[in-house]
Amino acid sequence: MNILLVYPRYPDTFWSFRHALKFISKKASFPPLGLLTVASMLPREWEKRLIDMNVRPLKDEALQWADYVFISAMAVQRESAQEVLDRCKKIGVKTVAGGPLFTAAHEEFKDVDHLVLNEAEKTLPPFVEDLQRGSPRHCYTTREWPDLEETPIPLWGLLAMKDYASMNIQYSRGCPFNCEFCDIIVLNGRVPRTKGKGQIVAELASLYDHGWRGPVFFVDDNFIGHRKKLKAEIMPAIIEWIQERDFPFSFFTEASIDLSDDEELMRLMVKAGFDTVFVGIETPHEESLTECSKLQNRNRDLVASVQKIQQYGLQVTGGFIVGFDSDPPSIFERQINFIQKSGIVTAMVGLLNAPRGTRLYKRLDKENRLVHGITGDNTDCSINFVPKMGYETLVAGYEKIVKTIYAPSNYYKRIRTFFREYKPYNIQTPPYNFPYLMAFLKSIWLLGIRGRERFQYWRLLVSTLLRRPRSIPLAVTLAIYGFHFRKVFDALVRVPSERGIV
Ligand code: B12
Ligand code: SF4
Repeated sequence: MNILLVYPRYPDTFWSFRHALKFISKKASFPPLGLLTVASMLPREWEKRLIDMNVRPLKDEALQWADYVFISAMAVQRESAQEVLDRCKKIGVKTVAGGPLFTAAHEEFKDVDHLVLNEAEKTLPPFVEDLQRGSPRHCYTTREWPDLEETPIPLWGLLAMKDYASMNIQYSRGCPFNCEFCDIIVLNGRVPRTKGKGQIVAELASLYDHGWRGPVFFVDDNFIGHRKKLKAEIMPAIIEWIQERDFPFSFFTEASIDLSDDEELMRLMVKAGFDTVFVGIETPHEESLTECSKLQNRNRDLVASVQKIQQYGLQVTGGFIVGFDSDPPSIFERQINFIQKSGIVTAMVGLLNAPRGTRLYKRLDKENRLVHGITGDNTDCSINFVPKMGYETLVAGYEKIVKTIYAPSNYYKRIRTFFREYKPYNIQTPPYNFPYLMAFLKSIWLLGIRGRERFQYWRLLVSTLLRRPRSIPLAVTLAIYGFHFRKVFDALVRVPSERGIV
């Protein structure tokens, strides 16, 4: 049996890092971990190939080779996923679809031959059995949350690792919190399920043995959802493994703000090689936090919490949302001030959207405020419900935020604010290798000579060189990210009404 695994293209969004990738000559940021995991669950004797369309084009010959095309996608890849489905139909090859896009909205994909939804640990084995018997059904779903100890090591051999900026690994699924807009808890549940320390070490070893050296993203919904096990078993095991190999990887992940209350955990994380954490800050407005039940962010000085994490040696990247019913007209200014003050350099500001299945979706449905399906990209000025403050006001305010915070003067000011707090734990010798030097030279040309940020760029380089020379690679990386963010927002915010609800 020939299986072709296809990961559709995602558009040029904040998270694609497309404009930054060209500096390091990489084609995509992250590999499709879901598909690689699914590949590992298929019978060993089946032939498997992977095409990540973010890395290389999908040719008709590849489709013709396959008996089945397996497609995985997030909502943001909908258009490309539909194109792949149409091509498969034309060529006459059967399709199997799974992953968040199809799990959340399978009734919108009539042309898929087999929908294998939810987590594949539960739904793939019955599909494979039926297929081997010659009578596969159209749709496989489950209400059960699988034990992650059932999850196999992803089939890294299918991937050309050199095309990617980072590799992925997953320790847990699910999050104990209950934010109103969040579909993670719909997809993965509220009881964090975790892998064992043997599994994590085996996964790290597998990445290492396949030749990977560099950043590794722990793609957990909330890495600190199950802290006891993390601190007692997982972190010590990672620390031992990584120290023995002299830090071949650096790690980053996603966690809730209460990480800042746990000094022991922050110490363990930096000791293990974590250097960045994405935190859902959402909003500095207390009533909006209450509205969306983001209780862990309430009643605390959020700037102080962010700074504490930075002081422990973790760069904080953050998610912010505007469009809550409780947002006052001053929210845009307050978001700008908060982001500037916190030194969160990579600040993903999005419009509130209501993914299907969430508590927010149900409430807005009752209030008759839903408009249409979501695009899956919360930074493209689209919104799938009627906002209280009015769409035009909201988008104008949103534009103001992203234009202000990504204007070179403010962006570079944030880098300086961040460096004032940041105390890296185990800063490695800068990677004076060929790709790094090329990225540095490209940044000099594109940002330091041609870019409108050239004054800020040189100011940052000189001040970093004088005050913290070992942070030069980080300073250059942040400068390159700034270039990407500006490109994305310059391109998107000019056409709000075409993509929005009006
Ligand atoms: C890593 C990640 C990213 C990465 C990289 C994506 C990549 N190449 O992997 C980055 C940072 C780029 C990213 C970006 C975004 N992401 Co994202 N991301 C994730 C995250 C945290 C982990 C994905 C992962 O690897 N999981 C581990 C694997 C093992 O799980 P999995 O992919 O779900 O696969 C399992 C099943 O779904 C199933 N399965 C998956 N595919 C298939 C295929 C077949 C054929 C079968 C049978 C089964 C199957 O089997 C697997 C094993 O159980 C998830 C959250 C999550 N917990 O999954 C969000 C998530 C996928 N992202 C999401 C979103 C919304 C986004 C953004 C739009 C965020 C934003 N607000 O801007 C952007 C858009 C991307 C873009 N470029 O424009 C949503 C998707 C919701 C949806 N309904 O589509 C999720 C679920 C998180 C959330 N709720 O917010 N993301
Ligand atoms: S903390 Fe994050 S992952 Fe957890 S429910 Fe809230 S938004 Fe979702």
